[in-house]
Amino acid sequence: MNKTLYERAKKHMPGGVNSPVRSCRAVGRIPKFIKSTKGAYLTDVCGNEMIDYVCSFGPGILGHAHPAVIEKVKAACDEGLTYGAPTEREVQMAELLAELVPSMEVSRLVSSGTEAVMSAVRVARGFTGRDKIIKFRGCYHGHSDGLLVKAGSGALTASLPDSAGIPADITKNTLVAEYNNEESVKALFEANPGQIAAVIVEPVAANMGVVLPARGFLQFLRSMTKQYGALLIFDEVITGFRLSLGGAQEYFQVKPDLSAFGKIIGGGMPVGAYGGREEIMRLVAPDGPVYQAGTLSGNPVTTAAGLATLSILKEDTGIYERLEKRTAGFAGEIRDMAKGRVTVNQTGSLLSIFFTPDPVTDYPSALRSDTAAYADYYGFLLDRGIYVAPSQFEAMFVSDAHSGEDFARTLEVMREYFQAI
Ligand code: HOZ
Repeated sequence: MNKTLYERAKKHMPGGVNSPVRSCRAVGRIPKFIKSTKGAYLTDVCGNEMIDYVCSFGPGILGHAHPAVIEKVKAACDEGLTYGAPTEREVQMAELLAELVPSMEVSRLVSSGTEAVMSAVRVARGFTGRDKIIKFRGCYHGHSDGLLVKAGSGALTASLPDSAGIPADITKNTLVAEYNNEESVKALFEANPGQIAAVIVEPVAANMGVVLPARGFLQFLRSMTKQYGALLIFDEVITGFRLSLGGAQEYFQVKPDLSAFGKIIGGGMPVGAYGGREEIMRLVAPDGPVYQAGTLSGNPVTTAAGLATLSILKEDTGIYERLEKRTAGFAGEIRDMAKGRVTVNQTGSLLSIFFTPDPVTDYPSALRSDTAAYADYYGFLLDRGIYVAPSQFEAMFVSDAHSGEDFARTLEVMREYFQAI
């Protein structure tokens, strides 16, 4: 059944999928077609149940199909799917974002993380009157033209960190620095005086595998951008509401000018949001001259799912501590059993197992991971009902639905793997 679906899918869809990473090409497999999900589990079309550490690449912090979220979504569906007119839930979402993430004084909802980041960059350019931006090698900020430069995630997996089809005229304004390397940032500012609109960064890089910011690196970006009159944009599409209720900016105590969110704030529905300091965000149409729009922006079903999810995260005051503790314990067990053969990076409920004994602190060191070994490990786990990201360069996500038994079973399979190699 799975194979037949895949053959059908390939006929009319590139790679048989709607997003490249899930094609599983990087690990030499074919995708598992999923029939249903619940809590920490996925069930494929053949009826195989798997413990899921992909969590839809991030949104599933509560686990799949959380009853309270599903209930709100069903109720919202009964009221209609899209109106093209404002709703109370959009106001509640903007208020909640401003309350939980104080830098998000004014925000705009869109339909994907790609849109959110792309729009934040446009606002930064509109505000500063400058064209150039600095991004970091291996960071992924969605698939808009100007940001698919030395990009992580699927672009890296497919060995296409610079996509075809993007005019050089556009990417000439995207300058690339090295993550965790202050000198590379300084050099770009010094070489382009008065021209840098913004520095955009994933505060925890999670699209070249999980790579933590070096101590002081985010603070350094904050002070450099201030010094040169540029804006600091945090791409919190993955870290937002994942590391803490206030995102990475709360976790690391660094306040950006603009931020982009996605994934968790949609509670499993397509979403994005960008926002920041009021004086900057007032430039967005219709208040100001920076244009951005969307038919499905602020969709009533999405906001129902998002509000339900954020409310649970807000009310459950122990959730982030619990997730961090469990994930740190899990990461520690993996380190112990692998006996120096892998490097495990972890923060909050995000982790990555790199198949290299050396520390992974940036893009070059992430690339030192043995991707063939990762593919082998992926297949071993999958065949035993453990579903991890089909790429070395995607994060592993832990949800609140993962139980002690789930971790124990996963560790048992991993132990078997590390004993066998
Ligand atoms: N860029 C996404 C992960 N970082 C891809 C998600 C998907 O393929 O579903």
